[in-house]
Amino acid sequence: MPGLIERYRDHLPFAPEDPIVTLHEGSTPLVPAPRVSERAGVEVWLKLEGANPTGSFKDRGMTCAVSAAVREGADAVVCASTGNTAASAAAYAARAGLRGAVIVPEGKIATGKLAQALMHGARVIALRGNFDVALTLVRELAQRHPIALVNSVNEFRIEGQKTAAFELIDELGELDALCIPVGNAGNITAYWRGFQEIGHHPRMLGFQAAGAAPLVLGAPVEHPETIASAIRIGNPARWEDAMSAMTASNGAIQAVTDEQIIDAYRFLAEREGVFCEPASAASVAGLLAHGARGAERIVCVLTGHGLKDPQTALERAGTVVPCDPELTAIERAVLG
Ligand code: AN7
Repeated sequence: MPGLIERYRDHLPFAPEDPIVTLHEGSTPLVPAPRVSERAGVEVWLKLEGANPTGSFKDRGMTCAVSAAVREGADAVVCASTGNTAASAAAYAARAGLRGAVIVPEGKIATGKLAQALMHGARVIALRGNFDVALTLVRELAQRHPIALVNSVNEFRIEGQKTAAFELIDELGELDALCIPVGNAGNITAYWRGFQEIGHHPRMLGFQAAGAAPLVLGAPVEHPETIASAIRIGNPARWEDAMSAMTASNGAIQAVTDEQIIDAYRFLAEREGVFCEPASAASVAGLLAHGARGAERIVCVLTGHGLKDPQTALERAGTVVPCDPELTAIERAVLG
């Protein structure tokens, strides 16, 4: 498959002669989830966004944001990030030959994401403050300097990410509800825009971590906390857009506890063979905790790959079995 700008150019603000920065993102697997379906009592599909080139859905928005930055003549891109935006921005900046700078909350991003941003040669800045503080600062920075801001406040990010909705309809024809984790609320905004553009209106069921659930509480959270570090966000930039997607689609935005997130995270890995990161499992956790609201065919968006966060995985999984290099010991270890 080509990249998503080529695949969906009719729906995107790029002309054939525009420069395109792509890693052939999008066209990700949509797999049935028999065990989740059984538990939820409805037909559930998983959209594996971890299969994108840098391991998260951010690549959909980044191909558009970085292509637009090149078209505008920018020589650097910058973002605030809980990790995945940083990894994606760093990769696409490298691909485009632009400088990249990413601002992340110190000590609060998953190891894999940090490794990616560093490997791609971005300047990684660890801010002594959370994501919300980082985003405020970076918006100011981008106003003062000729640097392209590639957070989801950038319209091109939303444009790119809406293509996931097109893929779902291309493949399924119809769905009743979409379950999706919500952090800065760019992705729920993008899916809703995508569905609307092609005349579909599934319920948008967004889920926030209980310790970082401003949209559920109706007020910003000053000190957001959750094991799902990707969605540790207290004041989403796309607040209004997310609320209108929820209202217009007759959906809901609800909270899931860290315990429910980890339960779904492990269930997906152990019973469906699908390893996603904790934030992604919030979509399935939400469906299991809050139900489908009458929907029968549901897609849960698994936004990022499990390998992004090996530390959480190792803390939550079983242990390895030590073994002497002898047949009887191996027998005991394997069969015992
Ligand atoms: C795996 O990387 O905000 O509601 O800075 O990495 O569109 O923010 C990541 C967000 C869900 C929430 N799942 O999406 C960032 C960042 C994963 C994520 C979300 C994120 P939005």
